Amino acid sequence: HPLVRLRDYRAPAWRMERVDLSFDLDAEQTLVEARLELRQDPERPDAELRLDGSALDLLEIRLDGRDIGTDRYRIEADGLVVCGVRGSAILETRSRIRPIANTAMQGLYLSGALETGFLLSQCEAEGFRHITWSIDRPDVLAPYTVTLRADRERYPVLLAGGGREAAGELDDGRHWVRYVDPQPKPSYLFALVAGRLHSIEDAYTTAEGRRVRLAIWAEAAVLDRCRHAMDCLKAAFLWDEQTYGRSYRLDAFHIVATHDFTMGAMENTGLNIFNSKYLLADPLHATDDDFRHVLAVVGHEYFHNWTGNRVTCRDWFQLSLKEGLTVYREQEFESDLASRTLRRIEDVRSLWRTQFAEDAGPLAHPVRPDQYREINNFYTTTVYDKGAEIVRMLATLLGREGFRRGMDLYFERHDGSAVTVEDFLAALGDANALDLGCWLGWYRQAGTPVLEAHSHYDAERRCLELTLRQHTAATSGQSEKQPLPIPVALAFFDQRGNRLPLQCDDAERLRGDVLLLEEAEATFRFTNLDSSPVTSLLRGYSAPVRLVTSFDARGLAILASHETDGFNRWQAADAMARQAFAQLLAGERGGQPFLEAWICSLRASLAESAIEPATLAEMLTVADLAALAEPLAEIDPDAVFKARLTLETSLARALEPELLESYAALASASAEGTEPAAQARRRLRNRCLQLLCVVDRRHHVLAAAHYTRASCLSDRLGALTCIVHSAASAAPALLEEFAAAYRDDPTVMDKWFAVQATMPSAAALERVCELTGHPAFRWDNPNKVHALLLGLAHRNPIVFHRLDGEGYRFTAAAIRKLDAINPQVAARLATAFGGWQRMEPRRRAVMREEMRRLRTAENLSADVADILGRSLG
Ligand code: B3K
Ligand code: ZN
Repeated sequence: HPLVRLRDYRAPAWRMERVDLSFDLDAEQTLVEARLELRQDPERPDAELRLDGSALDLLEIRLDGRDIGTDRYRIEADGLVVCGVRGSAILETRSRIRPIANTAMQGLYLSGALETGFLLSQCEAEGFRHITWSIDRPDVLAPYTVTLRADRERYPVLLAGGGREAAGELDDGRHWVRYVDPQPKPSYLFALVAGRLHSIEDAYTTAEGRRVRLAIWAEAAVLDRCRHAMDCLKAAFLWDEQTYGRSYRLDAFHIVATHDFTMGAMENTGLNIFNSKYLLADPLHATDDDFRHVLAVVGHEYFHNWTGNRVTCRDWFQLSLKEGLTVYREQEFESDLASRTLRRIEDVRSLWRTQFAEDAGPLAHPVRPDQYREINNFYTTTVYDKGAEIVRMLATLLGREGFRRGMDLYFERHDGSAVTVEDFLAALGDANALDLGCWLGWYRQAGTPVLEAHSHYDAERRCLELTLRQHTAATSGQSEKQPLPIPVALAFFDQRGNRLPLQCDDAERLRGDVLLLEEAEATFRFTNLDSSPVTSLLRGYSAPVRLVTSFDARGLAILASHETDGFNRWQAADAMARQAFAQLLAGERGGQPFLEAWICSLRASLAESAIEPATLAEMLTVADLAALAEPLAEIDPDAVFKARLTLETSLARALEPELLESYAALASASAEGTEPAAQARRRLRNRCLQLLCVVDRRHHVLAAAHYTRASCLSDRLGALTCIVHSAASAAPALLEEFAAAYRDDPTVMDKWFAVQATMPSAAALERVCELTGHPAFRWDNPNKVHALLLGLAHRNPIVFHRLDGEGYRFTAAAIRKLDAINPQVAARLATAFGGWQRMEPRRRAVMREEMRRLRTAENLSADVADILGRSLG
């Protein structure tokens, strides 16, 4: 694949002004007629008319109503060039595609079995070119008319984006439906669905007075599990109106659930398509986390309606313009409706373990990449999650009202157009009379900034000098780094945990409780402090930086008990655990102040009645292996595992009575509902159980009872995980029982696979290998592959990094096999090798060798080739 560069961007020479499509749908072969009204940019009269299309069987082609011969056009590997066309043209094509053969799930494909499944499409980023010839780029927007024809018996439901305009019967049992989407959209937002689906319906009347019909479609058997998603959808409609003043402006909003989807969900205008794991939820078949994920993803896709669809991206380099912004909106939505602290802790945990690792390895790229070979490989945690952090920092900087003013201006200026990150920053800046130009650095520069903080207290002057210094290490292809604007939210506490006033000499630079560091280094003076305060930095995690400071156990203990910002309270506990971990890893003996302070704080927190149970549960959750390994210069996974185990066991052993007591006190949680407070209590109770199972096999009895008495999947799965992960003797029988109970529930079986893939024992590899032959496992189903193979490669470091190299060999073989089926999923799996440079030398060599070998495989997809190429450098 050729390299595409941001600096080579040119506006399209030809645009589509109208797109009319008709489909004769059938899983084995679908006929697609496209009628495109095309117009040339008058400034570029010599530009040839080139249409994107690949793997399409062209049956007919007409230009301005007349058939044209092969002398007038030529078909290339990924396109069609029509010669000698000027000004404007109407191009009609008829082509044939084979949905059933489309295992890559880009374009039109089949979900489920040939006789019973349904047809659906996925176009982002470049799937539309697998459906028909067109100008398939996000800055070409057109209204769409879509006519779907199919056998009525086999495909009773026919859906596309936009309003249903007409429908009728055809001969031989076929029927048709026509949809019109008048709002111009890019081709990546096109979608259709056809098959035997059932719906639950509802309605929402917008603040602008429009009555919108809401429908969620799924297979009959799981229809009841769509109710929660419907509630979330209505909540999302309302939230976007209340928070951003944005209403939905079409008459219908459809969501379809499928088990066969490469990603989480897709925001096609008027017809969202969801991976069922982010849509279906009832207490018996979904965990509490699933309930929150459904809320977040339903919100996310809905919010794309304004941030992504109505205002879209000029090119794929600007992907974070819609994704970072929409993740931020989704985070705030969940924070407002569920638990703000929990969502923040989860986001930051995942940023640290995944995004920081990406930023520190060969796959590092800016939030706005400046080049790509395969755009699908750039739907990354950097583009999504670091992108969201940038928006969060801007929101912090501008304040609630300023940010809202900026967003209003952004929508007002750009509704209906395809724009850039510069346009976004300009709107936010103009609305607040600020020049936000320097913020572009965050989009352009790869790598995680290190923020060093040093403070010095002057008792005589009753003041504290805080020196902040930033630097970013070189990343591949970017050696020079500039200082970035870093908002640092902070607070001071005294030794008893009371909040102290924040008075800065440089009042200009302190807004509320936020300091803005703009240069490489600055010193701030805080006055009126009677004693040396405990400083709480980056409250709420106000910037995505790696904080380096001299931690002291006493100060952290004060914050872990008294910080009023729930996130920083957790962060203090986490920092103590990490310090203790570092000492264990280094084999330091004797006086372990961090370990002791950590245990002490958690004991006190367990006894505290006011603490939010979800925050406490997170404080009791030791960072996972990947998160603990991430900051290390050289990683030995076995040593990391050992030190973590010692850390967790010490905690559990020391707090055993308190954990037992809390566990018992929360007994009623299992049967409580799914509202956030009940979820939080269950979370805490399951956390207590997990720690108890680590400390003593006696407590496996508790876990067994927990399993039997569970009245929801959260508890059942929590108990199963405890038992399987602590290798209790009951594990095999329980796994069988679970599989028998949920055999027909693909989303629950995914969890069953994942529990086994993440068993903390080298032998998990043999088990995973065996499970690839289990009747419920399917190589062509992304969810199964995620649960089992990505589960092992990305979430089970001691197995993936087995010293005998078997983890790597197994994964490499799986990548080869998957690549022939679904290159995008194979490429995701291949990123597991991305961290090779930071491993200890022996593993590093084996990983490199394995990647090199894989790279020579025949017919390697562009997706996997790109990941391997960049990883190897
Ligand atoms: N926009 C889609 C992701 C498409 C991924 C294409 N490889 C889902 C989302 O972020 O909302
Ligand atoms: Zn998105």
